[in-house]
Amino acid sequence: MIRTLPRDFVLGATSAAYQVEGGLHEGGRIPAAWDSWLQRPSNLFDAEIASDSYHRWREDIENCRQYGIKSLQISFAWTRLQDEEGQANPEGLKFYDAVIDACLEADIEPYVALYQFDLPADLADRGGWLDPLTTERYLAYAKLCFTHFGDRVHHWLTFKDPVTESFHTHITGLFPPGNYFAPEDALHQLYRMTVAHSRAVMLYKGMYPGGKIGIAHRAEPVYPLQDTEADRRAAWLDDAFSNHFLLDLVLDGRSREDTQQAINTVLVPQRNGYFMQDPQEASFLQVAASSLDFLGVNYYASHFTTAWQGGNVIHHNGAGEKGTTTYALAGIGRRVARSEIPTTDWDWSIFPQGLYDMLMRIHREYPAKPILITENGLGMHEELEKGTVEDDDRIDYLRQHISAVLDAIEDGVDVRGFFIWSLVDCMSWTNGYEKRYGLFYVDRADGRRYAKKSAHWLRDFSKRRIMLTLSGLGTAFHADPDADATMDSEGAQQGIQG
Ligand code: BGP
Repeated sequence: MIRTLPRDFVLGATSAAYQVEGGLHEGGRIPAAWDSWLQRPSNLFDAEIASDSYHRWREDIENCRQYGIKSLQISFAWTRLQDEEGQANPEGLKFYDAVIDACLEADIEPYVALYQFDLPADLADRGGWLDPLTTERYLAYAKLCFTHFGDRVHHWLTFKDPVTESFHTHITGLFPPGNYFAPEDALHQLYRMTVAHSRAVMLYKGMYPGGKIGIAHRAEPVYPLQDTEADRRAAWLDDAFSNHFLLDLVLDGRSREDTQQAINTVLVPQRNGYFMQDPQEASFLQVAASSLDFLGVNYYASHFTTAWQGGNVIHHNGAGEKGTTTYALAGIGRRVARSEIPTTDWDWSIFPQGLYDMLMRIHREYPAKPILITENGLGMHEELEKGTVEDDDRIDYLRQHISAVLDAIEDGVDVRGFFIWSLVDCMSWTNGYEKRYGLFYVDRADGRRYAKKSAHWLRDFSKRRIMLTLSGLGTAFHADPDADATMDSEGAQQGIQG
């Protein structure tokens, strides 16, 4: 089937400051919580050099120009732009000035995320997003960025993927400071981040009414594994935590009753139950929801949840050893792989249908907003051979996911663009450097970049704007009453790993 990209549909690539820059001790940068977290003796990688983009950013922009990438989404490192007293760092401003100006000179539209997980260490030490000072400093930082770069950057993201950050900070223990199984703290952090988001949106719209601002959510569907009441309930709870809580607040400006009920079901038996929403914050959320310009959707995988009576059991597959993941939360459910759905070596399902379903669901359930796919891509073990990587699997993956987006557009969803994660191979927060996502291979020994086959495919695609795809991605997925989990409950009893 031949598919054509709609006119003005944005096709771009993305990365995040901490995952690519390196240069942690340069340019007057202050420490981030991740710096010392990655130096734990049990950890096998760090971000000291990463993809060396702090030094090689010119090359990256030149690659974008040469390979037809006309929109580049990056994040700014808060730690480069503001010190512990909240003062602007001129060296940091100069660095990002040069990056933004070079994008514009190369006719590349910059999309900038203010924040993607790299919290300043001093704020993290005080309790991170649970401490009100973090929000105040974040707003001062947002104001600095809007004031300084707002004449040249016209698309902003307040946050990338706050659900992942909150859950890994307080539930799985995978992000600093590594707290475990405190869903109430995870939701509290998420709530604080959505309030900070709402205030940043209001601030920006007050300064640049014509500019565009959004937030990116990792919007991945949660399906009941089997079509039984117990599995539907588990999926309902999982989905409330993973999707509804955030989507309600940022798109509707309030938490819906059904979501509250699901959250309370989990939290009340645990500790203090769901915190109350402050009336002033509620009004910020409402105003921001109505003036939000777009929703960013990050999509990698879908989840299949089954009822679970046991305790919390998490085994993170950080090494890419297929079939070793366990994710079961007491009082919520257990996520399992479906044997007929392919997975990556890191156990992420490859299921483009989930992206279509999620887009349709957002379209049906929430007030209409333009959507940008802010991240999608395939992480693989890869080796350089004869100066390139034949990453046909990535090309297939991208084709199928773009095709799912085009199906959703045909069915009425207002999707305006698609950003490939990632521009260059980079540090994966909990997996290190073996999980490669880039359109450009980065040789870790010397930092050199090599275009993969997918970069050539993208150049051709962005020029012609048509592609050949498989059809049939537009049918809704239904839980299969006979579905078999790949991992049995014994598998889910494996030890906990931090
Ligand atoms: C998103 C993050 C990105 C990126 C991506 C891939 O949630 O926003 O920063 O890391 O996930 O995830 P991973 O690196 O764990 O494979």
